Amino acid sequence: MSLSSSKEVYLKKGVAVIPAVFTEDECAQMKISAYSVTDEAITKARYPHVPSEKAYNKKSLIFFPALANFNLNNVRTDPRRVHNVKTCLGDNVRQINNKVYFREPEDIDTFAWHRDTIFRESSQFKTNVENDYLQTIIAIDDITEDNGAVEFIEGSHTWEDFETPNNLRQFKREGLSGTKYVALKGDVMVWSVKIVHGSEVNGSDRSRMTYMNGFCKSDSVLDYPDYLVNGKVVHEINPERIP
Ligand SMILES: O=C(O)CCC(=O)C(=O)O
Repeated sequence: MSLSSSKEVYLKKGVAVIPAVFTEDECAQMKISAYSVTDEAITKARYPHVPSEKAYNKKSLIFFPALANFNLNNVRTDPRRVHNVKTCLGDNVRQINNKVYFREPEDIDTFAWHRDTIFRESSQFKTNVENDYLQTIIAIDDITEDNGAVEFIEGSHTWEDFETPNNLRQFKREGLSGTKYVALKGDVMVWSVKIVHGSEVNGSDRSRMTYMNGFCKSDSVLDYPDYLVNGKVVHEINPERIP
């Protein structure tokens, strides 16, 4: 699927998969990098918040690992990423999030139905965040229906309202059902900040690691580090710009 047809699908359904953006070898390197980044290294690189989260008994998520890892930073600023972001958001863009989700079978992690608008502080983002924000993940492992695939309710980005969950880390079906989006390692998935999605526990014996990067048009957000300025990529994340 070409990038322009992925964009059409994204606009219509609120989510799209761009196949085979990164190679299997690159994914293997990303995985090694993700496991090598320590909380101490992220903190030392001046990330201003708690550098990781645990789900139940295990580290499940790391924040801004690109601050502390050369390879993950290179992937973030890779020309294939830049092309994808530019096609969707233009020449002036900020980096809003940068995370690795481990999603190992033993971590019992889940996500309730939610919209990513719940993470976008109203003090930072203008009301047009809905059109000007792009959420992306790189599948580092194959994503299958049984290993905690994110389930999206296609078209729900056009719904008027959706209630914020009480507990984000507890999936409850609540009568809703969507499509579990599968992908091969190296595929990129993009989704709207307004699409309703969630994920059940990884019930397989395989991990389902993803590398998330979220971007917003610079004009639509107050702070956050620059990603593209006049079409040119900014290679270093400035941690002082992370609110
Ligand atoms: O990777 C997942 O399972 C869920 C991620 C997610 O829903 C999010 O970060 O908004």
